[in-house]
Amino acid sequence: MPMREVALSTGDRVVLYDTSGPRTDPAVSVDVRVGLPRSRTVWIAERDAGDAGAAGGSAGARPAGGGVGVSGATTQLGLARRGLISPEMEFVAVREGVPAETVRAEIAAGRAVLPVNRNHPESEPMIIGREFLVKINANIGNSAVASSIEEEVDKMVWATRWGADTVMDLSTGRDIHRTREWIIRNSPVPVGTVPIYQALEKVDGKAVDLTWEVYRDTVIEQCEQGVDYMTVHAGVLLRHVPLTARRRTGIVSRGGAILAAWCLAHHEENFLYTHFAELCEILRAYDVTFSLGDGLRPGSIADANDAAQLAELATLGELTSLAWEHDVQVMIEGPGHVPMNKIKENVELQRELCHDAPFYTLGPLTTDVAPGYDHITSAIGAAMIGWFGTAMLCYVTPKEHLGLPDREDVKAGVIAYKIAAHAADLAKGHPGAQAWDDALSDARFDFRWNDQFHLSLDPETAASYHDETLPAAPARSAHFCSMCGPHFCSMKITRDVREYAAVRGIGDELALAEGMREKSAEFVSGGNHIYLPLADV
Ligand code: IRN
Ligand code: FE2
Repeated sequence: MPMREVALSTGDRVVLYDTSGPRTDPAVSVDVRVGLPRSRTVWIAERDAGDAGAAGGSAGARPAGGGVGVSGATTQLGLARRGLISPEMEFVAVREGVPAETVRAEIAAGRAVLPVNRNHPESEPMIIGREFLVKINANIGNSAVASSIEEEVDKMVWATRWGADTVMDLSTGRDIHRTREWIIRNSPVPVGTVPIYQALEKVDGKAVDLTWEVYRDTVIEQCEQGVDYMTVHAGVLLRHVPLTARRRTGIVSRGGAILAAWCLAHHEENFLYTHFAELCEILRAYDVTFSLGDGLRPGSIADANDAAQLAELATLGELTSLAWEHDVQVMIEGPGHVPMNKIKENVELQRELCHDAPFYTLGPLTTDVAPGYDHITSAIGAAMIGWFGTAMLCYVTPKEHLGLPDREDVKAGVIAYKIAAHAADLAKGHPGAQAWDDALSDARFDFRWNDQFHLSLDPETAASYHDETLPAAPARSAHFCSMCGPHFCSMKITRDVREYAAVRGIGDELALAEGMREKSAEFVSGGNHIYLPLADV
């Protein structure tokens, strides 16, 4: 089970959810050119053997509460609907600390997805749904003008090291196929793509030359490689395009703009919409999950929740039902740029129009005025929308709107989104979420600095900030830090007050008043110095 165990100086151990895969296990060494161990191969083979056999198939999956085994149920949705608990469902149940039956029931109802392409046996199963921990996605991928395959694989490893639950390969430049192959073979988390990007490369970047056939072949190629979920902008309909005409920022989705251009040039309905049932059959064969794209998402605060956005959302709801008829798992992509007062409405409408399929949003950015800091403008919106029930948050890096993110931008984006997701987990009262905060708070209150660093989202930064002003080793056990100095540490004073009260047998209130008087006298007699020379501490 992929868990990160933090050994504390007290002898206690805190177990944290971990997305980094076998690479961070000291006992495992991984050659990038070979890829990760294919740990799910056995489960997949067992299921295939069961499906090929007669009734009672789907071996490896156990019936839940007396359910019957049915063969031919290739997708997790199909299995769940037939009352079967797959090994993947058992895995995520342990990972999330919930009963396996909850996992099965949520998948069966379409309220959660478990994206696992049968051709990506290197991945560690995870679940996306409002009843579970809020997940985050990191976008990586080269463009025509920057970065190499090695750099992109390194970004994937780096993003999962910091906590990305899925990665999307949005490569558009040369070597798209090879880049993706390397990323998938090395990825412990589900990998998503937007197939229209590669299809566009195949027709030399001319949107009008796109055809259903080119697109279909691209989807099959990517399914074969092991892509776990795909963004499909099938809700950008011909009749929706005029709704964007008077927008402040028009169509900002890459995929949305490509399909709108195609629809207008041919004056025909979007081929993704007209061929959607065929697409369902392809995705079903590999158990690839739909991420129905928000090609008409608002790209500015002014355009939030407008007619174009909501018309597309209604179409995505219609397509959700169609995909479910084919036993294909679905999540719904959402915005974008939304002011805080319009965020809740997004979740409510999405739930209603898309029948409770999991929501997966890009931020949203809560203001347009901070290029260079859009990981922050969007983490604010992401925390709120996660709290309201969004299941996965697509990260935004500081380079959003400005350029291709590098390694440091990827880390900044992932950390910002881990904060948003965990804050949402706490607010939603996810069982177990607060144990992590409690452990860190205890370490902080007890001045166990190393424990505090080890428990933090970014231990390296926390430790280096601390050491910047108090670099000597004893400072790591000192009962203060350089923010307040030894005499003004609120936590130290609280502890002193508690001891004082205990010794004198008086209540906390009284002790506080008396203790504060003593502190004040101590401060005055010490010469009113707030900052002491390092030698004194
Ligand atoms: C997520 C929610 N809404 C959009 N996204 C992500 O944006 C999506 O998953 C993919 O990574 C990217 C697609 O961008 P375009 O093609 O819609 O701009
Ligand atoms: Fe934007």
